[in-house]
Amino acid sequence: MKKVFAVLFTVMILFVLSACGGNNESTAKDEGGNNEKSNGESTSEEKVIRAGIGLNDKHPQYKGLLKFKEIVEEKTDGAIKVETYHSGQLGDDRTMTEALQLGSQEVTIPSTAPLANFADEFSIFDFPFLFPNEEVADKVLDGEVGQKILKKLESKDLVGLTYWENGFRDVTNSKRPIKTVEDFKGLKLRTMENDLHLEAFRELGANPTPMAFTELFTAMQQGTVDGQENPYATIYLEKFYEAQDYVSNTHHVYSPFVFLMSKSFYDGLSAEQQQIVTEAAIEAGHYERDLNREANQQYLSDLEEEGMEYSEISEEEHAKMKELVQPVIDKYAEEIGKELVDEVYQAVEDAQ
Ligand code: TK8
Repeated sequence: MKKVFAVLFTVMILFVLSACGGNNESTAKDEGGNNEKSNGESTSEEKVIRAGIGLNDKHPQYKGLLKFKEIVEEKTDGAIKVETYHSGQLGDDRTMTEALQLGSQEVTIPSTAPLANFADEFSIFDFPFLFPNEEVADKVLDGEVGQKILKKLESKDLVGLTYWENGFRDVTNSKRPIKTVEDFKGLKLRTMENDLHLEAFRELGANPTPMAFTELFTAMQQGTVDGQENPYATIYLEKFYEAQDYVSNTHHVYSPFVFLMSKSFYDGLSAEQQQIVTEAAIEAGHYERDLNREANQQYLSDLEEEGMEYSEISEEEHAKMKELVQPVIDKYAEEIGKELVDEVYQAVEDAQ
């Protein structure tokens, strides 16, 4: 009798083990490393990031985006795919930022100026002559107050992961060399869609008009505007020299880019994936800043090679520019909140 029980018990154990074994097969990995369901379908929830920017594929911003793609796809083992779009293929800065809020796009990297229409604190970084150089800008943006201002985006269905670099902005035009403040008088200058920029150029005597970046080149070609202002890298790589004759080192604003992600998409990521995309944006941002700085001085001589006439703005004329735009800074400091503005200026002082 005991023998019968022993055999039955053994058979029962073997049966249970083979049943469990059958379950393991149903969780075999497919070639992509994704768990297979019992019906053989992949259970992977592959996510796609549609990342769009306004500048073209020659600009360090796009090279930085490709670096972000490389890091994210490698670290998530392909679970997150990044599609990259340049030259405004998905729209201008404001349109793409709205698309992130709607969840129809996942990443864009606008300048702070248009972003200020979504969170006005970002206008602080467009205060003329705020940053004396890139090193101070890095310390402030990557430091406590810069990160605090990024947090303001969360209530706007956006996540600001980090800052990249657009750079110091310089004026170009097709009318005359700009050597003194008087030379701004009456110039039809395109500005970004940001009231502070508009009002600052009015104080300098220009006749500014706000316009999306995607419309700028045609407007210069057709003479709708006489000039614009952007870093040398953009002026050269977007071939503005084909429609502009004069460039000056006004260096009137240091423009950061903000690496934005749709909040609905970000919240749908695992904690590990959130860490991967954040660290990738930061690492790719350092790479982009380095690329942007390496070549910026080279771009100025390239512009002269292409026939643009360069004019140096003296310290004295820069001082006059600062004096003229100060009332605009004071107005926006009041509107945004003096406490936060003072914190930024203190951070600038501490960073020097
Ligand atoms: C590109 C813009 C550009 C900015 C401008 O999408 O609009 O002039 O400087 O870099 O963000």
